[in-house]
Amino acid sequence: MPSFSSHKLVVLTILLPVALIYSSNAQLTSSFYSNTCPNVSSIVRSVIQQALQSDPRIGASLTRLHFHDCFVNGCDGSVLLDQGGNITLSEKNAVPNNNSARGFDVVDRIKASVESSCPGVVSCADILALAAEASVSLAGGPSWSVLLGRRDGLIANQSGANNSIPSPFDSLANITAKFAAVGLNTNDVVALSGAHTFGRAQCRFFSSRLFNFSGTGRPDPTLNATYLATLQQNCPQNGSGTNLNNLDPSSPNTFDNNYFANLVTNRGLLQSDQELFSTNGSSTISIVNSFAGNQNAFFVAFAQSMINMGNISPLTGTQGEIRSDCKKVNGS
Ligand code: HEM
Ligand SMILES: *[C@@H]1O[C@H](CO)[C@@H](O)[C@H](O)[C@H]1NC(C)=O
Ligand SMILES: *[C@@H]1O[C@H](CO)[C@@H](O)[C@H](O)[C@H]1NC(C)=O
Ligand SMILES: *[C@@H]1O[C@H](CO)[C@@H](O)[C@H](O)[C@H]1NC(C)=O
Ligand SMILES: *[C@@H]1O[C@H](CO)[C@@H](O)[C@H](O)[C@H]1NC(C)=O
Ligand SMILES: *[C@@H]1O[C@H](CO)[C@@H](O)[C@H](O)[C@H]1NC(C)=O
Ligand SMILES: *[C@@H]1O[C@H](CO)[C@@H](O)[C@H](O)[C@H]1NC(C)=O
Ligand SMILES: *[C@@H]1O[C@H](CO)[C@@H](O)[C@H](O)[C@H]1NC(C)=O
Ligand SMILES: *[C@@H]1O[C@H](CO)[C@@H](O)[C@H](O)[C@H]1NC(C)=O
Ligand SMILES: *[C@@H]1O[C@H](CO)[C@@H](O)[C@H](O)[C@H]1NC(C)=O
Ligand SMILES: CC(=O)N[C@H]1CO[C@H](CO)[C@@H](O)[C@@H]1O
Repeated sequence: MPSFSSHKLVVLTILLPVALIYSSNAQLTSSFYSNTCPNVSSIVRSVIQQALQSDPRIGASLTRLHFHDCFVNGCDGSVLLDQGGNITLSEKNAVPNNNSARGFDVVDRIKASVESSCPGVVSCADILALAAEASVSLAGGPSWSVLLGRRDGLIANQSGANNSIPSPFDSLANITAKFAAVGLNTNDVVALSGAHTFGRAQCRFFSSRLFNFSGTGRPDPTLNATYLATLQQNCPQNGSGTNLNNLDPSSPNTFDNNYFANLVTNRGLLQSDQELFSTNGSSTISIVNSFAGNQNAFFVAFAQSMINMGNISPLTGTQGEIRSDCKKVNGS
């Protein structure tokens, strides 16, 4: 009897891990490339470090790409696919990305560098996850152990990108619903919005707040008067909607908790930013206050929420493929 059950245990301990590796809903792991591409994190980081020399915004742009990837059909590199061949309607051309998402050239440079060390091994979806972590930590933000093992999808979903990625004109309830649709909660909404501590936004995404907000003939009352004057100068009425503004005016390229200090002083740039603090009775207010007062609390929460976001419906095992060119499905 004891020998029978210990035999069963031996079979289980050998077969269970094998079954997990080949199961299609295998978990992501931080050690996924430890044998096949042990240096992948430093390769990714090194290309980004180089790109930052000529473009201090690039880390923010890459972080946003991971977000826009994960919210549409999971973190599967779908945002990177160019239109053409079987990709009839790309995500790149969807409303939230067209003339807005950027950094694709740097993703290609990272991929080329990774391929030269470890050909055919690392997915484009994992490159986005690694690039987000490297970008945040290089800007002074937290580091975390990136979970890996995603594979690249074979399709793009333009209508999914149109409808699932939150818009700066969405209400907080709508944004929270879009996060909930991919398994993320209110803590994730607030923590991940903190990514707006770096990077830029075009006037067209917030100019509706500056002069005649919701047909009132006045600016958004939740906009700090001093900040409003600056924004009105940067984004004059009938001016170019593509002028760029820092999402965090107090430290534009640094990943810190100033975004939350800004919200508390009515200096959120997007309406969707300010609503986290200015929506009466919202459970987000106390979270904003806690992150504004404690950078470490924000960093811990941000890292956890990035892991949560990175876990959205990954393709694993034999699903999808490892793309050799992030812009194209293999063989197309
Ligand atoms: C909560 C809902 C969100 C909304 C409504 C939103 C909306 C926007 C908009 C409108 C822009 C400006 C784009 C442009 O001017 O072309 C932007 C930029 C940015 N977003 Fe978000 N975002 C949200 C959440 C997130 C999340 C979850 C992340 C990442 C974790 C993120 C990271 C960024 C970054 C880093 C930038 C600057 C990009 C750059 O400079 O290229 N955002 N976002
Ligand atoms: C890992 O990659 C970095 C950046 O490309 C490089 O500096 C370093 O020498 C590499 N280390 C190994 C062991 O290949
Ligand atoms: C994307 O923007 C370009 C202008 O740069 C425009 O011509 C095109 O119609 C837009 N694509 C979509 C799908 O809206
Ligand atoms: C995405 O939205 C744009 C703008 O409304 C529209 O032109 C395009 O057809 C939409 N794409 C899909 C696949 O619905
Ligand atoms: C596209 O995304 C939507 C969610 O916005 C989803 O319901 C739909 O199944 C996706 N389509 C494909 C073909 O994956
Ligand atoms: C503000 O917008 C509303 C509705 O679009 C319009 O009726 C009103 O005349 C505008 N007010 C000013 C001062 O431009
Ligand atoms: C903006 O353009 C509209 C119509 O083209 C005009 O009526 C208005 O006076 C302009 N506003 C400014 C501040 O130039
Ligand atoms: C507006 O912003 C300034 C800093 O630019 C700050 O000192 C002031 O307290 C803010 N006002 C409000 C009402 O939050
Ligand atoms: C929130 O409540 C304050 C008073 O407590 C009020 O002045 C303000 O208009 C309210 N804001 C909204 C958006 O309802
Ligand atoms: C494109 O779609 C056709 C028809 O579904 C399929 O046979 C072909 O393999 C696809 N091409 C690629 C490169 O995936
Ligand atoms: C909570 C929520 O999702 N609210 C609204 C979001 O926006 C659509 C319209 O685009 C409304 O129908 C929802 O009720």
